Amino acid sequence: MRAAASLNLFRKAADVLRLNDMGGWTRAAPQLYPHQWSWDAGFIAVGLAHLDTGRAARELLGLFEHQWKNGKVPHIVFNPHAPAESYFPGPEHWVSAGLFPDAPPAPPYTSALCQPPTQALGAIRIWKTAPRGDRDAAHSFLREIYPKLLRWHRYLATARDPEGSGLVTIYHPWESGTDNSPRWDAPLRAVEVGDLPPYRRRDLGHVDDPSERPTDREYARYIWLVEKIKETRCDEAKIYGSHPFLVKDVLFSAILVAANEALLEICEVLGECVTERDEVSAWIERGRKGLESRLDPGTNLCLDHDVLAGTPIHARTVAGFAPLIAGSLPPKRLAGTMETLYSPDFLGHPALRRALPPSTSPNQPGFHPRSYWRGPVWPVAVWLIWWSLLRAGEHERAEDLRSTALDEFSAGHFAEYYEPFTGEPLGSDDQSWTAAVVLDWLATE
Ligand code: 2M8
Repeated sequence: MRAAASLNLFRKAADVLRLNDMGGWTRAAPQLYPHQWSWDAGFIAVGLAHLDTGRAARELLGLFEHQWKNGKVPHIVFNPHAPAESYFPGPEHWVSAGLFPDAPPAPPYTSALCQPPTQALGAIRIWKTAPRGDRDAAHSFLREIYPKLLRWHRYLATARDPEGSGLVTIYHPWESGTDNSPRWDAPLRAVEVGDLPPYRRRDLGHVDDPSERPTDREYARYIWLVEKIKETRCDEAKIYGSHPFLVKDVLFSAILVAANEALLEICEVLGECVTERDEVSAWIERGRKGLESRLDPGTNLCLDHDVLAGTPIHARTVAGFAPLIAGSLPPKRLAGTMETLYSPDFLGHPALRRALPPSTSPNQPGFHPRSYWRGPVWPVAVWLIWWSLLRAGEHERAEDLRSTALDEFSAGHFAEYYEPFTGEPLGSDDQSWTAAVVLDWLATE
C-alpha cells in the first residue's frame, strides 16, 4: 500500500476508535453493539496501543474492574447509559449482581458468560509498542493487570476444564465468539427449548438484511441457554451437571494457550512471579496436548468436542486452525496445516475475491456467504491467522496475508465482516475491532 494511502487509512481507523470511545472504554460498534465486549477489548487494546499507551491500558483495566469473584471476565459489561431498546438481551435480562453470588456490585451489570481471553495479547502488545516516554507507565500497567489476568486464566483452566483435558468447556455459542458457526449446529439441535417469555430481537433493526444475522430458531436456543444458566445462579458444578450445551471449544482453548504465553512474557518483564511460572507453563503444555488430541487426520483440522454427546464436531471452519494459533507446531504438523490453509477448502478456494480465510469453508454444508460466522471473512479472524503465521516463522505467508487484508479492507468501512466472493461489507460498519486490527497491520509496515 502506498504511504499516503496507508496514512489516510490509519487516520480513518483511529477515528473509528475515537468515535466508539465512551470515555475510558470502547463500545464494539455504534448501533448494533453499544456495550463493552470482552474479547473485542483485547483486540481493541492491540489497536489502541499504537495511538495512546495510557488509553490502551485503561481499556483493559476498565474491563477487569468487572471481573467476577471467581476470576471470570464477563463477556459483556453493559453501558448504563445505552437505551434499553438498543440491545437484546440487555442488562435487565441478566440482572447479574442480584442473581449471581460471584458477580461484582452493579451497575454496571454484566452478562454471566465469558469469551476467549484475548486480553493478555493486548497487554503484552501495549508493553512492546510503548514509546520510550511511556515505558514506566506501561511497566506499572503490567504490574497491575498481571494478577488479574492470572486469576482469569486460572478460572478457565479449572472451572472450565474440570477434566484437566487442556480444553475449555463453553456453555453457550456466544462464549465462542463465533455465535452461529456450523460448529454449533449439532449441539444446538439437541437443545430442547421450553417456555420462553416473549422477547423482541433488536439486532435485526441494525442490519440491512436479516440473513446477515443468526436465525430466530438459533436465537430461541441462545435465550433458552441463558435461562438455564440463570436457573443455576451460575454455579459451575450445577451447570456441569445439568446444562444442555457443554462443548470443548478448540479456538477458545488455543487463544488461552497463546494468552498464557503472553502471561509468561509479562512474568519475564516483571522479573517475578516465579511460583506461578510452573503453573502457567503446565497450562500451556496441557492445552497443546488437548488440541493435538482433537486433530482430525482426514482434514488436518482440529475439531470441537460435544461433551454431552461424547462426539467430535465435524465442521470445516477457521477454528480448525486452533493448533496454529496455540503455537509451537512441529515442522511436519506445520507443513500439513499450511497445506490445509492454502487448499480449496480455505485460501485456495477458486471463487474467493481475495485469498483471505473465510470463517467457514465454502465446501462445508451450512456455509452461507452473507450470514455472520457461517462464511464471511472476519478481519479479527484474519488477524489471528496472520499473527499465528508470524509466530510460526512463516514470514512471507504472513506478509502476503497482511497486504491482501489491507487491500480488501482499505475502502474504510471497517465492517464487522465481508462477503468472501464479492468483498461486500456486511453487519455493522465502524466496528471497533476491525479498526483496531487494521491499525496494527498498518503499524507493522
Ligand atoms: C457478536 O456477538 C454478540 C453476542 O455476544 C451478538 O451478536 O449480539 C460476535 O461476533 C462476538 O464475537 C462479538 O464479540 C460481539 C461484539 O462484537 O458480537
